[in-house]
Order: sequence, then structure tokens, then C-alpha cells
Amino acid sequence: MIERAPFAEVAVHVVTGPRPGGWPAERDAALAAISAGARIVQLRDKTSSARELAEKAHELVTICRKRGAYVLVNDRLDVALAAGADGAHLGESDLPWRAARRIAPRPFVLGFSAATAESAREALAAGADYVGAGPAYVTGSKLDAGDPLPTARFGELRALLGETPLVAIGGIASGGAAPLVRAGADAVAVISAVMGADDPGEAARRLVAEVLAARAERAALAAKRHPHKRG
Ligand code: TZP
Ligand code: MG
Repeated sequence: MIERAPFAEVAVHVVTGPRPGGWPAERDAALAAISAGARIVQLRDKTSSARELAEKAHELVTICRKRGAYVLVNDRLDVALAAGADGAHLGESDLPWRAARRIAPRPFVLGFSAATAESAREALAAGADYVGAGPAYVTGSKLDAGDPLPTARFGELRALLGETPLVAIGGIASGGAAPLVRAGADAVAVISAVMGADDPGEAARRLVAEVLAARAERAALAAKRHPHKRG
């Protein structure tokens, strides 16, 4: 049994998505990423039935619990709760965020998608444990993702989120995480960088190292600017 790191320390969320070989291959890619240091798996699957989703979530929960990783379910709070997952990730067309928080009090983890300052304030007020913002870059994994956000947006969002982690998503691969973290993101979430990799473990390992190095750079810069402030 591996001890679970505090949620705010997590550097990389692996989000499931299409991989040749279907579910066992997608699950195994996510688990390889976990072994390589990603500490969150988000089950994202827009086509399975609720029953199938609950089975997949339950499989992930059983394995990830032993390995000190969190399991979140995209879109479906009901499935997340039924499967004993750690949390859910909800966008602007999923359950209303305040209602979700009422149904699922902490320590259940709720992440909300918010790409603008207004929406991020709403997410905070509704009780977000983290905010996901994207797309950071052009992505082929979400057809309605829209245009990439300006990198400076991650700085604006960071400034208003306080202690709440900001997770960047969308088109992030090796080399693309550091600029976002330097700008203000605390972690990155990826689908294709891991699901589409020949070696998902290696892809995750690189991303984790990149995020941690960029976080350290940002902290060092902040310490230089404000030598008496913590963090
Ligand atoms: N939300 C915004 S962009 C995106 C989601 C789910 C897709 C991320 O996938 P990829 O393959 O990492 O670009
Ligand atoms: Mg959604």
C-alpha cells in the first residue's frame, strides 16, 4: 500500500481516452502512468453506458487505491459515487456545481472546468477542490474545445484561485507543460500524450519531471520577488 500524496501536490492527471486495444489497453496505459508518478486517473469515456462506466471506475479504484493514486470520473457524479471513486470532474454542461457539492461533500474531490475569470470565481464559490482550464494548445481529443487560451490566462486564473490548484489541459505533451506551469498552472491533465504514447509510463515520467521542475522555478522566482512570503 502506497501512501497517498496530498491532492495539491499532484503534478499530472492522466485522463483516459482512445488507445488501440480498447479498455484493457487504456486502463493499462493509465496504470503505467501511475507507476511513473502521475497520481490521478480521470476516467473519461463519452460512449459507455453508466453500468459499463461504473465497472471501469470500480476496476480503477481497486488498483489505484493500493498504489496511492486518486480516481476521478468525468461528467458523471452518480457513477463516481456508485463506484467508490475519489471524485468527479464536471464541466459547464454537467450537474450544476453547487448541487454537486451538496450531493458530494468533502473529502470527495470535485474539479470544475473554468477557462475564464468569471467561471473560475463561480467554481470557487461552488466549492471546487481544483479548477481545470483549457484548451492550453490545439487538441484533437475534444472537438468542441475551442481556440487555445492565451498562456497569460493561467497567470490570471492562478491569481484569483488562492490555494485551489489550477490544472491545465488540452494538447499538452512533453515540452508544453513547463510554459503553462511557469505562467500559473499547478498541474497538467493529458489524454493523448499518455494514451497515444508507445510507452505511456515514459511519457508520464517526462511530464511529471517537467511539471515539478517548472514549479520549482516558479517558487524560486516568487521567493526572489517576495523574500519574506511563504510558498
Ligand atoms: N478539455 C479541454 S481540452 C481536452 C479536454 C478534455 C482534451 C485533452 O486531450 P489531449 O489529448 O491531452 O489534448
Ligand atoms: Mg463534462
